[in-house]
Amino acid sequence: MECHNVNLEEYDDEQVKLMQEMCIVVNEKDEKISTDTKKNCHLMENIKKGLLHRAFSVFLFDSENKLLLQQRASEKITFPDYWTNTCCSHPLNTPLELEEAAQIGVRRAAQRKLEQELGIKPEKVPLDDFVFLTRVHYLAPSDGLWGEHERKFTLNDLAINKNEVRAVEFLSSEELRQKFYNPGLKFTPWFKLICENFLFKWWPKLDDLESSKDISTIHKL
Ligand code: DMA
Ligand code: MN
Repeated sequence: MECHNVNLEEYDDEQVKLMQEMCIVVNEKDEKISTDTKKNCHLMENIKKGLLHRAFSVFLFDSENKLLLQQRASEKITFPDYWTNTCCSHPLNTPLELEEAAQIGVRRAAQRKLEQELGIKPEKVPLDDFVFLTRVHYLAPSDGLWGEHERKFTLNDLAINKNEVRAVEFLSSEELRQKFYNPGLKFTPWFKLICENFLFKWWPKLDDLESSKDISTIHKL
């Protein structure tokens, strides 16, 4: 994302098409101000001028509280082959995904992308089961971020879309800490930021996330 230019010709056709999706452009308070393509929202020249869009990050855990990580596909235009949390994307500029009450729009987007990237059936991830934890604003390479948690998944629930995801892994917090030390691996900047600031604090309290919820604050990282 940092360095990709306007010319998308050399990228994967399927991923290039997805660059036409319409994202929700927001202000610093996460209020909608307009809409723009995923492509324009991710161009550094626009981000530097302050173009900010709404995005989300999902963290799914299995019954042993291991986090489902994904390695992004080599075809991804942004952060190919990087390791990251279960699923990330953007709610789109549609009536259903714009709905803000109880963060229903972003929950719907999460459900849509969990199926598209990992083959997780929507009935396995009911909208009410997502625990909405907090909001994060970070500048470049991608912006406005919403964090969510879900749990009790196994490899059997997955059908990986190879155009989105190269590999998956379930890791305990200790195993993830070890993985970060591996110099041969790359991690997305938002995943590293969320781990450092939130995830390792949330993890021991997965059975009672109420006290970890912080819906109104927008944390600037
Ligand atoms: C972008 O995720 C979202 C965040 C929180 C950085 P992504 O690049 O995986 O989006 P998509 O799957 O729509 O390409
Ligand atoms: Mn994604």
